[in-house]
Amino acid sequence: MLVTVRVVLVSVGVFAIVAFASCGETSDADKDITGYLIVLDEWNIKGRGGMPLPAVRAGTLDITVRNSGTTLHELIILKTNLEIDSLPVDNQVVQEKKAGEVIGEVEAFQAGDTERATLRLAMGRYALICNVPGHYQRGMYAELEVVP
Ligand SMILES: [Cu+2]
Repeated sequence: MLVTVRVVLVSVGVFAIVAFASCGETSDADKDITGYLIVLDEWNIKGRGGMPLPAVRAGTLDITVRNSGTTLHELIILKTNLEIDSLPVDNQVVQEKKAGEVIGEVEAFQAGDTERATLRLAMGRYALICNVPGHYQRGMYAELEVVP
């Protein structure tokens, strides 16, 4: 099921073509996915084939987010200068405004579903987190590096 998600646009000067490397194994379920794949499960955020998320170029990035787990997950894209594994948490939830700037979000969606979103990414470092209560602390975070 595809739904439109709210994406906060960050203005960038250059709209570069996004290039990404894929060097992991591709499962049968992944092979029909085009674009930049982000896989959520218990309790990880990974790229194609279970690999770490590849760096991307600044500009527009179309992401496909798959929930390969067995429960609800979501994806928050945060621009942050903090360490990805020590973002401020209160009551089992990352304090997004304290942690940085939310530049995109795919709201919680069902296991087995796939969602899409378009991000505009300036150069820098981003934290991708699942902010369903308790999930960040179980390890649902990953770093995304955006290069010129
Ligand atoms: Cu989650």
